[in-house]
Formats: sequence, structure tokens, C-alpha cells
Amino acid sequence: MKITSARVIVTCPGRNFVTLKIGTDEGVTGIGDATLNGRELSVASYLTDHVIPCLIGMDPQRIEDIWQYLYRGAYWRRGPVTMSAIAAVDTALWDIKGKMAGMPLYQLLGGRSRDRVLVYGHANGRDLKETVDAVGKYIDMGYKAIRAQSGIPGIDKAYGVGRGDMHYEPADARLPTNTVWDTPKYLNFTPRLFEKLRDTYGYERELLHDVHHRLTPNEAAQLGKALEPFRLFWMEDATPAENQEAFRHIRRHTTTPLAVGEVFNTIWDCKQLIEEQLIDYIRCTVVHAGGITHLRRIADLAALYQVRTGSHGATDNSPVCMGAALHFDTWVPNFGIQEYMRHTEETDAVFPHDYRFDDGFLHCGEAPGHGVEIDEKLAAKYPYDPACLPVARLEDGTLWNW
Ligand code: CS2
Ligand code: MG
Repeated sequence: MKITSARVIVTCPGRNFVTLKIGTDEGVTGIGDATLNGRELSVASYLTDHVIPCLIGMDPQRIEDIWQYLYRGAYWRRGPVTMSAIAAVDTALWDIKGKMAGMPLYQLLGGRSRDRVLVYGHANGRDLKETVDAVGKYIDMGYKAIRAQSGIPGIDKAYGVGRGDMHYEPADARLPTNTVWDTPKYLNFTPRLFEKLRDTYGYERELLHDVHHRLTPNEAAQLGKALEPFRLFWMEDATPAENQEAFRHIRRHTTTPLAVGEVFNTIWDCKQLIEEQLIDYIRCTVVHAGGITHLRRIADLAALYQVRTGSHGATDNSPVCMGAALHFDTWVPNFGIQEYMRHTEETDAVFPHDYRFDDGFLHCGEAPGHGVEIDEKLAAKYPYDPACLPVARLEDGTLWNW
């Protein structure tokens, strides 16, 4: 069997997505997500200019060997651009293998470990009251786990506050929007938000929160401690994780569970956090961490230390990533939770899929492969529209972590 074609499709049905489509001499095709928010064309070029010429003529059944070829063979390893490109190839090849076998992807991985996949949704509001109401709406929709992010008095454009009700999208302009960050205001406000949420809704639902890399290790330790009475499912990206030792300090001071990993691309990025048991959840996902082949290695390492998965599932990961992630979640023994930000109707129409939400859980479908397709005619109606993620500065103008 041979790969006879491979093409990158860039489309913007409300936001930009990069998709790789691989064709074979047996007529079977597969697709993979290659979207890297705000840096889309770099992955498109990596694929088109450097990867696709190597793929033509290869045997698509040799997923592992192709992965190694693209990783080791490039000499230049790791990083979000390389690993998203490899992920796209890997996901498309697993899709092809599933279609050849007539089996859904989770069966190829070893079969079900669970009947359904627990997800968390995103509730957010411009102030405390709106956020509390938004959490109520998610409870009414059946969610068992809800992430809460709120506008903060005195902070202009706080992280995580969407423009619409359901479709939070941070990449909003051709050049990065400036936002302002103020740590003391955030630290004063956030425990009050979770106190109010627990007073209003009790302790039955899981609550999550994303700090989005904004705090120093010591501030993160303070916040984790202050949030302990409200029993969070996790506190995410409490401090930037380039220096993984920083998490030792946070860990020593709080039992609030910690989650990290959406900006990680390989097992090497996660190694110390996992081996030293400095986190509870590893949040790498298919598209940014080298596809199913590599994510499986990360999850297996995590399992040795009772660290569970919590796949990143923002809207900038396309439905192709979500479909593949749900098969992974259905199989992976040490599953924790799956993030689920809904895509817009336009996006769902471009990427028809067979996964479905029901009563707080997502179910992957039974179609062979990962169960997501691309409607190329429709995709062509939505040309690429450059958009960047914002930047954050302190009030004195110092550049901070967005
Ligand atoms: C966020 C993301 O979902 C999350 O946890 O951290 O929405 C993140 O901001 C985006 O993926 C950036 O593109
Ligand atoms: Mg996050």
C-alpha cells in the first residue's frame, strides 16, 4: 500500500483550521488536525514544503516508522510547529488504518476502558454575578464539570471571558490585542468567586479554573491554598512550566490538584512534572503533542505515577482533533477528564463528525477511523483570515504571560 497524495486544507469557518488529508492507492483517505492557533501557516508550510514530499510513496500502514522518520529524521526535534505537523500525519494514518480495518480508532488502541467520556465546559462572565449565572446554565445543560473564568474588577479583558455565550475565541485580531494584567486584583477576587459558586450550587459538580500561566510559583501556592475549601477538580497552568522545579514549591504548599500541559509538545516536556509527581493531570492533546502515537507514550508514563489525562479541547483544536481525542479518551486507562469547548455551527458543518454530547459526557462514534470528515467544498468558502492571540502587560507596561 502507498501514500499517493497529501494536501493541506486551510479554512476559516469562524476561526482558522489547518487540516492534512492523505490519500492512498487503495482509495482510502484519512485526515489529521494541524491547527496551531495564531501560527497556522507555519505548520501548513512545514507540512507542504518539508513533510509531504517525503510521504509520497511511503506505506501508510507503517505509522510508527513514519512517526520516527519525521521526528528523528528531521534532525531538528520537538517544538509546536514540528509536533503539530507530525500529529497531523499520525492522526491521518490512524484514520486510514481504522478505515482499512473497518474499526473505530479506540478498538485499534485496545478497546474501551469506559462507556463515556466526562467533559468540562467553559462558563464565563464579565463579572462575578454573570459568571455564577453562566455556571448555572452549564449545570442546566447537564454538565458535571465546569470551568469558571470571570472578568475581574479593575482588569481590562481578563483571560477566559468570551464575547458570546458559548464560543470563547481568544484569537481576535490581525495583530495581538493588548490586555492588562494585575495579579493582586486577581488573587483577591478568585477565591471569592469559588466561594460564591460553592454557596450557590453546592459541592456536587466539579469546578475547574485556568490561571493561564499568570502567577509566580509562590503566588500560585497562595492561590491553591486559598481555593482548598472549594475543592476544585484542578487549578490549571498556575505558573509557566518551562522551569518545572517551580512546581515543587506549589506542591509543598497546597493540595489543590494541579494540571499542566496544553503548550507541551513531547514526553520530554512533561517528564519531570510526571516523574516527580508534581501534577495530577497532564493536559497534552493529539494535535500539539505528536498525535496518537506520541500521546499514548505520555499517558503510559503518567500512569506509572497515577497522573491522569485531561486533554486540551479548546475551539482552536479542530473537530478532527476532538474526534481523535475522544477515541483516545475512550481507551486510555488513566483518563481524567476531557475539555470540551463547543465549535460553532459553521465549523461543525465543515467537519461532519459522529461524536455526540449527552448529559455531561461525550461519546465517540463507531464509524471506522476517528469518525471526522472534512467537507472540502464548504471549507473552500471560508478563506484563511489571519488572527493572533492577545498579549498581556502589567499596568506599568511590562510584558507578562498572556
Ligand atoms: C485554554 C486555551 O482551553 C484552555 O485551557 O488555555 O483556550 C488557550 O488559551 C488556547 O488554546 C490558546 O490558543
Ligand atoms: Mg488552558
